[in-house]
Amino acid sequence: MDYFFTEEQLMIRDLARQIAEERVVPVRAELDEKEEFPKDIMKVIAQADLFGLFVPEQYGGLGKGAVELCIAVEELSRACLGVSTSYAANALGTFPILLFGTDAQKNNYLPDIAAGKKLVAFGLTEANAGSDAAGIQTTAVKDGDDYILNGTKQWITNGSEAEIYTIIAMTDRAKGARGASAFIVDKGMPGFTFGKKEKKMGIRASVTCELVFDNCRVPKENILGKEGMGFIVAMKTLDQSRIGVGAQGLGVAQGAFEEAVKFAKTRIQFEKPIISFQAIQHMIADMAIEIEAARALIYSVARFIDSGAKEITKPSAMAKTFATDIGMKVTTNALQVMGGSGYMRDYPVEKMMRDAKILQIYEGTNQIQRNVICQSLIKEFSRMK
Ligand code: COS
Repeated sequence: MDYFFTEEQLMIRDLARQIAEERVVPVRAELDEKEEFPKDIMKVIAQADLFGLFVPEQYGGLGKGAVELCIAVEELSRACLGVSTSYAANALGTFPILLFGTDAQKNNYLPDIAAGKKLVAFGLTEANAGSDAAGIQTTAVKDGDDYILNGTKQWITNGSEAEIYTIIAMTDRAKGARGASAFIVDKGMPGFTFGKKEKKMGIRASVTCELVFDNCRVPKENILGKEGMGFIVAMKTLDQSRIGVGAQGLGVAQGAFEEAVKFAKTRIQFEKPIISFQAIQHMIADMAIEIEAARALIYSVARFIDSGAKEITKPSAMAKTFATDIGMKVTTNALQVMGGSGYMRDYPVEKMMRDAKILQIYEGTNQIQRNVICQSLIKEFSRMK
């Protein structure tokens, strides 16, 4: 299939693929084993200008959009989801600034983000606020020219490695979702420290930790949008970023599929390569169909987002759900094709399958995505009456 990428998009794909194959594949097992953040690979990605892909040119970026971001994420994910998560979480953390930042905030933060000098993290989730994003308990209380933040954010990707944090906190708890506000918090601000570093099943090259705010004073200039807009900042950010999670599902599926085909061509049983058996052929054909369908959906939704369309909530959730369910299914079936070998750490597919699971969970579980999709459908149908 040809997705009619431009010359520039093909260059981005080749560059990301080269980094994935030359820098990520050789070390992915070790990074996973040691649960080590890929600092050196992040530097290579920065040198290749890939952190600036989606940042406007006036702030030092390449001024590209969702298509280019998905291309880079797909290629990195084909090699290692831990690495691609560290990269893609940076986009998640940056979207609040891109979408709601003032000129001053953009001038202050985006050039370093685009250059890859500073990583970004997004802080929404808490111990009691996962799917129920409006249930956050971290507070931000106005005090003169500052806000004082108190609370703990949980499971934050790039936590402790990032220099810049976009944080959702309650400025008026009584108002529920409408009482949340979004802030930019810099690493090193007094009262901001890091808590527990998580030990995970997969994506172990990506760091996940708590952010602890203990009377952390944040200047009022660091609020994103207006007071009370925090929930909308979070939702619109997730609308933009979920397509990237879909691209991760697509990439890991492609990576696992290639391993399974390679294996099936050389593994001899009953005196024949197992790819000559119809049971295996049908599994491989199904994987190929599923990957192509996921790719078609990802890039058509990415183009829709880049067209400037306003209503992206539903397509973005659809692409995330479909492609990450495919990511889980294909990695599971690729491992099945490889049998006992697939289950061993000698091959990368057991890691791919462990890694893929998170995609159905983070940035909104696939059950929440289905709620979001159906809520949009209900609205569309009521408009049709
Ligand atoms: N864009 C703009 N506005 C949105 C929106 C979106 N995508 N989604 C919701 N809103 C608005 C609603 O229109 C509503 O506005 P009003 O108060 O003016 O009516 C407000 O936000 C509250 O929306 P809603 O009532 O739907 O909120 P709920 O508390 O029911 O929660 C879900 C909605 C479940 C969809 C939300 O909490 C969610 O996305 N949860 C998953 C969070 C997540 O992805 N967590 C992962 C961690 S971040 S890596």
